[in-house]
Amino acid sequence: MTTMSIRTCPLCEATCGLELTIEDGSVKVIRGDKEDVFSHGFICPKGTTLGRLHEDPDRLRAPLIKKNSEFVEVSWDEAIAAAGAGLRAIIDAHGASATAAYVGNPNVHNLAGSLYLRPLLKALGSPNVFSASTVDQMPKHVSCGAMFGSPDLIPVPDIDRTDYLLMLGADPYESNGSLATAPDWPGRMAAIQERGGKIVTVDPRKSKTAKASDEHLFIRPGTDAAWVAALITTVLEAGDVELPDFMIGLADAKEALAGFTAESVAAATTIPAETTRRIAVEFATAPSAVAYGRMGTHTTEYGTLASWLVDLLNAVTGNLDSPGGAMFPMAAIVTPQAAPGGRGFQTGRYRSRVGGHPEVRGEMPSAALVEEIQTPGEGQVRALLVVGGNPARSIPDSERVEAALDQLEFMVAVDVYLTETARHADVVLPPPSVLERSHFDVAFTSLMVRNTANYSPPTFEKPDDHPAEWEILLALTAAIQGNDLPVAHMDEAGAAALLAKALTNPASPAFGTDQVVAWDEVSRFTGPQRILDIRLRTGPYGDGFGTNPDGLSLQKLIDNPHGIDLGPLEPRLPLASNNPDGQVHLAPSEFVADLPRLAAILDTPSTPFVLVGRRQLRSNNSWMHNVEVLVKGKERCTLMMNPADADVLGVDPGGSVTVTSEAGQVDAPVELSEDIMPGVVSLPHGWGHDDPEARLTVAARRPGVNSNVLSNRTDIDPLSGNARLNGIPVELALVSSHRAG
Ligand SMILES: Nc1nc2c(c(=O)[nH]1)N[C@H]1C(S)=C(S)[C@@H](COP(=O)(O)OP(=O)(O)OC[C@H]3O[C@@H](n4cnc5c(=O)[nH]c(N)nc54)[C@H](O)[C@@H]3O)O[C@H]1N2
Ligand SMILES: Nc1nc2c(c(=O)[nH]1)N[C@H]1C(S)=C(S)[C@@H](COP(=O)(O)OP(=O)(O)OC[C@H]3O[C@@H](n4cnc5c(=O)[nH]c(N)nc54)[C@H](O)[C@@H]3O)O[C@H]1N2
Ligand code: SF4
Ligand SMILES: [Mo]
Repeated sequence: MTTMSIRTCPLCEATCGLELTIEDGSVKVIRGDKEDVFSHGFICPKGTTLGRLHEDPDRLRAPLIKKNSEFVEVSWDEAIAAAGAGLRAIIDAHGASATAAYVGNPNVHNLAGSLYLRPLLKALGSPNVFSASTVDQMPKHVSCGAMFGSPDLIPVPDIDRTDYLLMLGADPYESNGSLATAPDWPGRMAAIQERGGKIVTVDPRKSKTAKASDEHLFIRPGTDAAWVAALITTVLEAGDVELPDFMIGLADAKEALAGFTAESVAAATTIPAETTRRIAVEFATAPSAVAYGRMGTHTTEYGTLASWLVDLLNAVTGNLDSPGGAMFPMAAIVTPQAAPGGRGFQTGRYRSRVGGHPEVRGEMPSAALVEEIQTPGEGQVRALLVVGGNPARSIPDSERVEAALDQLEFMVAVDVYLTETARHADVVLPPPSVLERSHFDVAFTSLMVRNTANYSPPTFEKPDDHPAEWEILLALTAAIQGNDLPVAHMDEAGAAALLAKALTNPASPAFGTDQVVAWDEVSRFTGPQRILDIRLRTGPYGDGFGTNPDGLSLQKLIDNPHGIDLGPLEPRLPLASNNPDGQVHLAPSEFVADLPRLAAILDTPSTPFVLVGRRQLRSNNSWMHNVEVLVKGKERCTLMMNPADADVLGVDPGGSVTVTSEAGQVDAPVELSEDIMPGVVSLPHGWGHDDPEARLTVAARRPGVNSNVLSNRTDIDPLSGNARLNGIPVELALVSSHRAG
């Protein structure tokens, strides 16, 4: 029998609609869903592999417990009880701060991680929460927190309407975009050009994205903040800027940035002053323009400054919160706001034990996980819970990360595979497959370049005896708390509290609805579905349980499997400001105070070689290398190097070099390319599948090397705790000039 299943791809931020053809219970083919209101049929090679992930024999189907150094399959009851008891024992003996959690990237791509992690982390009660955010976008949260009062109020480039796109450190041709959810970046970029607009990409590597742009500028890694500061200074020099009254601090910003001029940053960035001045003029005079910075700008020691300055450039050119500029999406599930102003954003409410790092959004820098495990004393971390994460490959200084994992007294991993990280665990709890769950992009609806809502029911029913991931997380919550509450009760209590609160929000269409009536309606669903229904119906487009009959509800999304288009982005300031004064802060004092650190790089001679990363279309962080169709073909985990540098080293194409950093050393095969600037080498991350104790049969055949052996856990952006993953000083030495054999 042949059936169709329409669902949103959960693998990356692009949220493409997919059409799966199912024959006799297995996935025959996956195509882009042409009727999807947002992606219109776009798909990438990864999206076609959901069936392979589902069928992968290495995917764990049952929980594992390590007994006498061997993993054995056990029942769910036994596994959850053992996981809870192990964590509880450490808490009882040493306090909650002797535990830690790492929550990885896939959590933002699934409903369980998005909606049920909070109670679990609360039950754990540890200040030692680490996540992928501090090897990624934490600088953006911090800069937006200070400017707009909320770390989640992130402006995205309005690429469908802009006349000028200035892209720094982003490669959406490979990554499909990040902090800017837009299926089909290539098509949307081409549309900018077709309507007469211009795209400028700034990257130490002439990436595919750069090649598709109108202009590409090489930049010395780590110097974007200084360059954008110079653009701002150039714009401000040219004349008076008029901003709305609610944007405050322009004079302070101008004064603080005065030392960053097109001339003063030229040597450090390698961008000639006349180019900087020309770009500043083009940007300021385009009918609309938007600067957009991503991984390459955020994962440096100046990530927060770069993130702030990108939005400041948008603001001073009149492009913040304006069509074609940087705009704030209005997600279907956000809490509507009645008036500007709120609690604002703070960091440093407490500090980490060893490094004294300030807390940021309740998290510590992932780069500091190792020191918390390895440094003896009161509060030393002895137990770790990892949910959907592979810190043994994804965070800095991997060799020490692995040594630290080995040192733990107890570890639990919630993962679909026995990865390089999960293999260190005492208990592994695997959720059902990607096709056995429902989906809604809780995080990415707040980052979409066009407001959209899309819900996917499960394609396949999960096996009856396999709990859903949200049930696993809630059961673990109960087990840590040592209570014997059924998961259904805990879920009900959480949903009821959410509903009660939502109904008291005067800005919600559901304001004042009788709670009993509303509860009855939403309780047609359970689990994440019920939470979604509450958030949709009480949200900005909600049906308000009848006050807005055409509005959104979960049922309405179920009835519209290709999604619902909620229109182009609209200006949201000052209403959306969550700063206590309801204003937008252009020159937060902590950022101004950090500028001397940035100014110092202007006169520092650069090191001979620096390492950057790169993403590849057929790869997904550390975990999709077990899909044969994605890894076959030529070796992709290569050290990309400019031929001029290779000449000096004496390495030919196919040769290999030893790359040494302060943290460690790897040997990597070399790929020569004029596309990378001299003095810079690039290695993709997430590889290094040579761990015999992991269970990744396909990946192990093409292991590649782990680039995070080279990133240093002490190199972090002090404002956000984000790790430096780009611009790492390295030394190179020849291993073999030619390919062996
Ligand atoms: N050097 C360097 N390092 C980097 C980066 C870089 O550019 N350069 N990028 C960084 C970035 S941006 C990120 S986001 C991180 C990502 O790094 P991590 O946070 O470690 O996330 P992933 O590698 O995407 O996946 C982690 C694990 O989640 C599991 N998983 C997949 N689906 C599910 C699921 O549905 N449920 C559960 N429970 N588990 C699942 C996978 O099997 C995998 O083991 O890496 C960072 N590390
Ligand atoms: N295929 C694929 N897609 C993915 C992922 C994946 O692993 N594979 N991961 C997903 C995740 S978790 C994320 S966070 C996103 C990230 O998505 P993007 O932000 O688009 O990330 P990258 O593709 O790593 O692009 C970063 C670019 O920055 C450049 N760069 C490095 N250092 C500097 C610098 O100092 N300055 C400037 N201007 N540029 C620099 C690099 O050469 C690279 O081209 O991608 C997501 N999508
Ligand atoms: S671009 Fe991202 S969301 Fe779209 S099909 Fe590929 S992996 Fe899935
Ligand atoms: Mo990421």
